[in-house]
Amino acid sequence: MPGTAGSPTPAPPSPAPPLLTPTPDARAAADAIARASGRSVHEVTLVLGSGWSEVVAGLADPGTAVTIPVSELPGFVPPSVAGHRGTVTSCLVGGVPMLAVAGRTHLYEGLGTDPVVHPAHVAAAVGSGVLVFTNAAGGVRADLAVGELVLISDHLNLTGRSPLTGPTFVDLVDAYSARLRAAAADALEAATGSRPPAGVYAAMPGPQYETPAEVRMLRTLGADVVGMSTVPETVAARGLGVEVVAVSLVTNLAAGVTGAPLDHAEVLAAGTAGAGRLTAALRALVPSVARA
Ligand code: 8IG
Repeated sequence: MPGTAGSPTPAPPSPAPPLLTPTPDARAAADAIARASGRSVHEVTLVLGSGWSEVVAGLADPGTAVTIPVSELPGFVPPSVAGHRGTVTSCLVGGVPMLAVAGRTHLYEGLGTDPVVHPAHVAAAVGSGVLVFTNAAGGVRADLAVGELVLISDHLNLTGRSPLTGPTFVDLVDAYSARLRAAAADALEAATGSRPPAGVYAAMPGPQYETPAEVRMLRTLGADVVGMSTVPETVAARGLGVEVVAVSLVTNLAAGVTGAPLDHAEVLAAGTAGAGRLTAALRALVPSVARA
């Protein structure tokens, strides 16, 4: 019998403490968010990528959304890229308190990794156990089509950068939680009618798109989709002890897959065209990963 005299039960192994703690700016932002929203904990933080910011309006349970411009919160850099909004919204989604960050900072803005990973630090500071990243990406694997959702199963960090310094040897074996990915796949299948494929996301520094030779290289390396975000944030999130789910919307076929030139307007149009479907997808996904 556990706990009976003579057979002492060893204490259950406690998880190792996170290697990182949220920055002071992230803690200050979390305090401001709690004051503005009246919510002291947000179980899930959702970071919206290019083409995804339209979904915020339809995501919240009616009457629950409080939106704050990032200009009023420490640590955020107001977005410079079309299609990124610059707001933080506290709301309930299927009853789950969630913080949505619309407007991320990218490595190619040249501001270093701190503003890029700030949303991950804020997620930890608002008490989120799960971070959901969304992004727009180019399809590298030949069988992916524009408009498809891909659940990221792993990544290739080809940015040449890390948000970490010092002996912070963050484990990335399960960077994209297999347990949460299974829950997310079920939710997305129920919401959209098709089960999303899993894929490896290659992060490039950008801002230029790839050459056809680089896309062939990425395919050889095992990439399924390619983009310019999500990887530094995921590394930071794992260091902070927050679990990660990441979903790519394929908005273009990467250079050389079709031979057609790429442009940013095409990327935004693909996101806007699918806004209703993306909203339904996230309304299903958020509560399911919160409870998985
Ligand atoms: I949307 O084809 C989107 N983001 N690097 N390559 C890279 N980033 C992207 C692409 C792409 N499409």
